[in-house]
Amino acid sequence: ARTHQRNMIFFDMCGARSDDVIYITLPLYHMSASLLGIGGCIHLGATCVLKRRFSVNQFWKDCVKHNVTVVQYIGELCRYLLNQPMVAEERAHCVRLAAGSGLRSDVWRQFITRFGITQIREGYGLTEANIGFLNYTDEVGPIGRASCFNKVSSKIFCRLLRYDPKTYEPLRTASGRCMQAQIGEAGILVTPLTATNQFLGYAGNKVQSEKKLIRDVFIAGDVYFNTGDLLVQDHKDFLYFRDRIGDTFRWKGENVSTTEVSEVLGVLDFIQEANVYGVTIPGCEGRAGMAAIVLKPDQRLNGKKLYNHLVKTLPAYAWPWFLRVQTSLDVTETFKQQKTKLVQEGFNPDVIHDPLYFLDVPQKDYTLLTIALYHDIVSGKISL
Ligand SMILES: *[C@@H]1O[C@H](CO)[C@@H](O)[C@H](O)[C@H]1NC(C)=O
Ligand SMILES: *[C@@H]1O[C@H](CO)[C@@H](O)[C@H](O)[C@H]1NC(C)=O
Ligand SMILES: CC(=O)N[C@H]1CO[C@H](CO)[C@@H](O)[C@@H]1O
Repeated sequence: ARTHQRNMIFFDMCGARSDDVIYITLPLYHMSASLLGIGGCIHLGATCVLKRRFSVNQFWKDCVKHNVTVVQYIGELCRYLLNQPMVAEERAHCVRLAAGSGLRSDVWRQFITRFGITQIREGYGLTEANIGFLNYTDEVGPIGRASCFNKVSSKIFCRLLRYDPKTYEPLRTASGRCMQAQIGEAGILVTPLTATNQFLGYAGNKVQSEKKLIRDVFIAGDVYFNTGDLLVQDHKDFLYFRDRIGDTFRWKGENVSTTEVSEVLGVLDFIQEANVYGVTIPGCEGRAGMAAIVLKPDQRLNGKKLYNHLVKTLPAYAWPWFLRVQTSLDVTETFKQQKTKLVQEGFNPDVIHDPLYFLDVPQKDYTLLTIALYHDIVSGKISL
């Protein structure tokens, strides 16, 4: 019940009032929408405008139509909005406050300037892990002060752990214990599981749930929940959102930004949408790039054109080695979760039913990834 209470005061703490009209476009099974959003509206007694499905084209039109004054966001949503061509409604609305999480400083600035929103309240909340931060300042960037939100409601601590940039696993000392990230150094946000701070797990998915837990962190037998978010703490205890694990990956000793590669792919006339991530290959360090793409209606994959485009726009280490052609990406409905599932599914044509392609550099083209080809890659016969 404590979790619910804390989530329900989210909008209240952000400065929303009972006469506000709050627009919620996040799917209801998304925790932050259902608990923070709806719970927050009920708590305030505010009007809640629920959208069945986030629509980037309808967003500002809906805000104008329903006299929306507060919008709830997650980082991706803001990025989608900024990537759209200008519409008159984006400046004609009366939205004064945007509350949510996952907004990076660069997006934050553009969002305020372009859409004329005066207040952004960036919070950080993970309902399943029982933690949250919130900052009230208008300073661009910080998402909260370490443990401030926690102190108000209960004694829960969180830690930033040093991690291996290749695997995103916490680094361990010789005696097997994790280490806290230093001031200014990005760390994985984790929160301890205790009797009062329990993680209920994802319904019916034991493997997935176990992956979220880190054991023997500071002492033998302790258990922490891994939020999958990379944060930086500064010397004043402010926390900054740096990255979501999966937003970048390392290949050939370089960092690849999945957003950057997705944008490059999205420019091609036959690609409607792209979702880029890294997959592990036995015997290879880091992750090789892979892109799930959706083709535009009546368009075919043009591997040669794609190859030529990559050569012109991206360094070789960032090229996607694998393509997975899907009929829909569903990124607007499941946001972050989708990438995790794709990463786990990898590039095995025995398991994946979508057509898979492999970058054939000598041919300057993408070729169908057959089971034989897959085995040659996995066994190292073909090296990337
Ligand atoms: C929005 O505000 C205008 C002007 O105050 C009002 O006429 C209109 O009925 C309102 N629309 C809704 C959906 O409440
Ligand atoms: C890549 O990212 C890691 C972890 O964020 C960082 O330590 C490293 O300096 C980066 N390397 C490059 C080449 O940008
Ligand atoms: C709630 C909270 O910790 N708010 C802090 C946000 O950041 C400013 C500094 O920019 C602090 O003064 C607030 O106390």
